[in-house]
Amino acid sequence: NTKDFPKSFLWGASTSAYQVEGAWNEDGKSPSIIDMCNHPEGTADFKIASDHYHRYKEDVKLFAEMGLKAYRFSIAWTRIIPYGVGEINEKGINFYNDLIDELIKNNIEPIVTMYHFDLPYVLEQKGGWGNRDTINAFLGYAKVLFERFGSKVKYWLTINEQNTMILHPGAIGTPKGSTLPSKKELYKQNHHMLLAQALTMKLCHEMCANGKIGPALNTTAMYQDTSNPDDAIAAHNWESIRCWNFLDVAVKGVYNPLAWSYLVDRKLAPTIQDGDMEILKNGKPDFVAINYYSTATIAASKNDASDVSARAGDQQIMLGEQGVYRATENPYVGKTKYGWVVDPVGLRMTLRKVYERYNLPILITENGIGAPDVLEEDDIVNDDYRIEYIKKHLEQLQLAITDGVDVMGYCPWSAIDVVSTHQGYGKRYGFIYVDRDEFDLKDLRRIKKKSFYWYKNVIVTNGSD
Ligand code: BGP
Repeated sequence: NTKDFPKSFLWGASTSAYQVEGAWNEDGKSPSIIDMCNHPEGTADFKIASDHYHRYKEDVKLFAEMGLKAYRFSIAWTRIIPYGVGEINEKGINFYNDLIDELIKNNIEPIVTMYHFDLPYVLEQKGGWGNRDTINAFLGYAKVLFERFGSKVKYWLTINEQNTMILHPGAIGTPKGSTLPSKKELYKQNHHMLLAQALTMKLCHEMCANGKIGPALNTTAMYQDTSNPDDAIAAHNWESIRCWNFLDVAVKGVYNPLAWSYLVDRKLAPTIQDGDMEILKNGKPDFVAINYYSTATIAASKNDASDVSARAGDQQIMLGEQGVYRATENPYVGKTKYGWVVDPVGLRMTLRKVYERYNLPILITENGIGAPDVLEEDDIVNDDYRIEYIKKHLEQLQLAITDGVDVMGYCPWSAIDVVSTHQGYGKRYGFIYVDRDEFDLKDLRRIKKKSFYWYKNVIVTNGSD
């Protein structure tokens, strides 16, 4: 028998600050690394985005109408502490205070991501995450968030998709005038982020009596291509390097042994200073958040450049790595227009693996389908593909719950249309359409898509629809 969704299930939806807010240089906000990135030609930049900064009240009203029980958004560090460290910008505090109050007034639980790709540029100029001082800067920022919002916000997410930032840095943009860091440098940054995360989780428990905090990684089960045992080893290796290497540190406080030996063999391992392992051990999450979009199917490496080129142009996060693994086509799964694998059963598989491994409640903080939605006459957006996508994922999510996995909530990407990380407004994910083109802002009007009404009904019936 299929189990019901829990009564307290957090039916939600997600956004991130830089993709939804706009107002990129207003009210004391400083530029983040995203504001200083090269922007792909022909797509919208993040300066105005969906103008949520000025329209949050209208947006929250719509979220309430949709019946959202939770809203996952991120706070921009650059609004709170524009210089990265030191002086607090009260205007930034006020904005998020008002947003949080508005959510609570509408019975929507705020779920706050503390960091979603947008490091203050001033810190980047001092070495960014490669500089150990950034750990303390982050902790200082976290302290302000807990102090100012800790009495109202229960759910906190530390760092969004750290694994994407480390394994595929180009996915969030290339800083103007500089090249992407080397792998060695990236794993050093990774270690510093992990330390910052562990210290932040500890601080949250010290400062917020009811606070619950966890990491939010892009987590994906890997399939082996064939029954060839070498494919099984490659799939296992890649899963360890891509997923467990990040989650094991967050949850268990230790580097994954297989991934660590991969790093050591390639001279990529970060220097561990005295006391570091202690810090990692002392930071404990209350839950694990995952962003789930796709699975990957993995074959043994051919040990030449074709390991990578075999998938060039496809979803960036599954490119292949020479000597490690090859990503292959899976005839049993679908694909979006952008080449992202659509695999609802993979969500069930991923949830099972994460739960079995860590035994902590799981919050799904992203899942969704990017599509070039079309606004038709009479303000209609017929996004049946989105309804079908989410419906199938919810079916599998319910099966995972039936399997025994503890899932706290589901926050698909995205509550409202936002700027895609590098594909502008041609690729939309929202339940609410924002009327603008890449360059023509029109009136930024909000229009409920077909999926809006459908998801509302899902929530009202606690998923039994
Ligand atoms: C995740 C990010 C989000 C989001 C989403 C969709 O990796 O956390 O910020 O944008 O992917 O990706 P894209 O916008 O590239 O289609």
